[in-house]
Amino acid sequence: MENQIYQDTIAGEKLSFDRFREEVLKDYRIACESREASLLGRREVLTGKAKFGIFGDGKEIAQVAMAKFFRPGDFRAGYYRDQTWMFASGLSSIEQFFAQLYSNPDVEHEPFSGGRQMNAHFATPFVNPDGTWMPLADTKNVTSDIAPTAGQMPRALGLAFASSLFRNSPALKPFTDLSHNGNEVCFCTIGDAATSEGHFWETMNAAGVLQVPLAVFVWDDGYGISVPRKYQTVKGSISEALKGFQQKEGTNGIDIYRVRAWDYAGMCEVFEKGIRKTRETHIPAVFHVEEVTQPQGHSTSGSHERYKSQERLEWEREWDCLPKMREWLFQNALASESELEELEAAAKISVRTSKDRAWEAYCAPIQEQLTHAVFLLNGLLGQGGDRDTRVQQIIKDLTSKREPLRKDIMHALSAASLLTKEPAIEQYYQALKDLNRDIYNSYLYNEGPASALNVGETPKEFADGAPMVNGFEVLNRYFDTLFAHNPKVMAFGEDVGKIGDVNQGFAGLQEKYGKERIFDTGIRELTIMGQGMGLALRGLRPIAEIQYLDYLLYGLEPLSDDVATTHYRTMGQQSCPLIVRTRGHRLEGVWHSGSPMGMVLGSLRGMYVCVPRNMVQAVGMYNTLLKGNDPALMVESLNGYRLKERLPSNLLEYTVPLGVPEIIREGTDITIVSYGSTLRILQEAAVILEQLGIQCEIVDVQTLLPFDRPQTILKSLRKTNRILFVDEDVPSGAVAYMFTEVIEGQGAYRWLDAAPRTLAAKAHRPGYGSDGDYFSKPNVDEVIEVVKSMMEE
Ligand SMILES: Cc1ncc(C[n+]2csc(CCOP(=O)(O)OP(=O)(O)O)c2C)c(N)n1
Ligand SMILES: [Mg+2]
Repeated sequence: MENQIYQDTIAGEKLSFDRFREEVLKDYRIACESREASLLGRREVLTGKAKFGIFGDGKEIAQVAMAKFFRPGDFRAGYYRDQTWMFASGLSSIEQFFAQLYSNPDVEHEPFSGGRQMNAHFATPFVNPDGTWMPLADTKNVTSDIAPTAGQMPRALGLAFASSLFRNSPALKPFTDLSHNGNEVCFCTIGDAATSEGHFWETMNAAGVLQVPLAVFVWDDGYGISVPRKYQTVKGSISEALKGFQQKEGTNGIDIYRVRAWDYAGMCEVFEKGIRKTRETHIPAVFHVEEVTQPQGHSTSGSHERYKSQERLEWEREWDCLPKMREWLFQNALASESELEELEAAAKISVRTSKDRAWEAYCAPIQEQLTHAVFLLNGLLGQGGDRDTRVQQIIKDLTSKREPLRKDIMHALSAASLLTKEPAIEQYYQALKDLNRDIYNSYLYNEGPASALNVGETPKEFADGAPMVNGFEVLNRYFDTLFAHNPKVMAFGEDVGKIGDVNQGFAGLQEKYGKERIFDTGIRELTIMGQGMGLALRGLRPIAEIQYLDYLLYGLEPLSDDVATTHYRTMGQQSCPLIVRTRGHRLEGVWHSGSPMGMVLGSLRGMYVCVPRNMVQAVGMYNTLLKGNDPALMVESLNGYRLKERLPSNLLEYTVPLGVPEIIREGTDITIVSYGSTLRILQEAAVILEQLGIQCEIVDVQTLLPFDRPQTILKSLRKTNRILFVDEDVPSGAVAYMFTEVIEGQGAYRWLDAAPRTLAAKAHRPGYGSDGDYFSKPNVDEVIEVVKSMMEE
């Protein structure tokens, strides 16, 4: 009997050793394939088949090690060095990697961005075509990468923060398809140099305060392109610099680990322990991965010989993680020399085959278009003379291109169409234009069932004797009802929790619904946006506050680079339905009365922008937004919270459709277009103008993005034949946007009897006090003056 157990144990050990060996060799094979992909990838760029390449060479061993602990349910917010991790996690094939390098716009081949992003910018799908969330608790999830350095940090915080809410919020317990009790870790990677960004520090501080399962891996290769560590990081070491953040007995904080990028066994051990602890305790961790090399330099633009010393280059060769792992395998008798050679040779062949397949798939549709275009162009020949010569030249230009692009075909067809005016050419040109528009210009917003633009108007209802209440009370009662009915909604920001925001929209609601639903944050707009982003990507409905519109600038980068581009850059496979709530327009002084709507319009395409004139309208817009999957900015009027409004009885039901203006005063002489607080100035002016015999029609656009979908303004203008655009942004800010939308977009110039005008604030920030306001922003007297002069024109 004893003997039998002994035999079994031997067999078991043998089995587990074999399995271990198999696993380790698989890691080595993936690392070899990844290196080969980097080497070939660079070559593809240098020979002109791809435009630009950035690769993960030097990080292979660290990434096969970390991938072991990246589990279904976990999230990745990384950067462009993570190809090996993606290969090892089964989230990218080598062929898909090359498809992205070639910018194949077909998601069947390039599933991360459909050719929209440069290489090594990965993503996995989060949302079904009908807009419902996939069961992210059961899949390894990759949030779409962005190129701005450290831009992944705020999002990473939010993704990890979501786990903390899923674990601690009773309201979220039923959503087991989105989280298994918050047991997920958000894995985040960042380069050593990018830790110089404020994003890194703000995120680490917030993570340490919030205690969220965030695991940050710093790939420390000593450089940020050419700038060495000594110019980047205090004390030349990010783990040294972070020491004050270290979690200790009785404090919050983070755990800090140091590992070496060539030490496979060492990293496996530390990552295993570290990730397990983060998963269980939600204490964030930083893994400082040192002694990282970059064998091919930063990217295909430039060479590292220009800035690395001979000693450094020599050191990098010596400490290259791949030969180091090979050495380790050999020393530990895990593989023979010939086995390793065989494995390495096979890796080279398989990568080459995948690359070739990706290239063929990339070329096939272009080749098809090219063949058809050349066929049509050849059909133009035979008339002799100059025309034939020129058509022949067009054909020659097109067919002599070594790597023809879609634009080359378009250019040839356009030239031939101009020359010959042949319908067949024009038709094919138009057909390709439509096709390419679908490929390159789609998915900025949800277009299907999850589009908020499908939400029509449900009118407000008022009970008999409906009370007149302050604007903030309308919001407060609405949010109360909303929180009672929608467990996925949470609201947070500076002073949002305990006091219920500076204007009391959430007053009393934390006590009622708990600290996981309505809560305070530190003063850190960037990572408040990150928290919102992470929650939204994970299927929740966050309302994240920026206390005043003027401070949106601090949180604008993640909104512009990340939130607003999410749907576009993933070909609709990820949605980020974050609602950013803020308050602005006129009140007091340089930083409390801004209305930088031009800045917003220029930077937030991909988000909706709501500018309600009062809080009753705002509620209807919140209801509409919550029915769709797109992100939005809601700018409430700062001076509207204490104005009396009639309280609707169907707070949770009525909707204000997006992009549908409302005529708030009818008139026949002039159309005045505006939004938000300025409308009250216009209404005051209109009363005086009426006494002068001028009838103003005032249009509240309600939302700037989208803008006047039913062309209400044009209809008004056809009646009045005069138009004035007013707001309190700088000159040529949002007024210029509205002007273009109406005059050019709606063809309104045809109905004008007088020159169209704009009236905005002064170019400088507004002065303090009521006089500062009067002389900085459009005022009643000025409106009257401008309207009178337009009428006299
Ligand atoms: C905000 C921003 N600034 C500058 C750049 C250009 N840039 C791209 S990568 C890079 C260096 C990053 O170095 P590091 O973080 O150490 O990562 P590594 O490439 O060394 O892995 C710079 C300056 C950028 N992408 N984003
Ligand atoms: Mg670096």
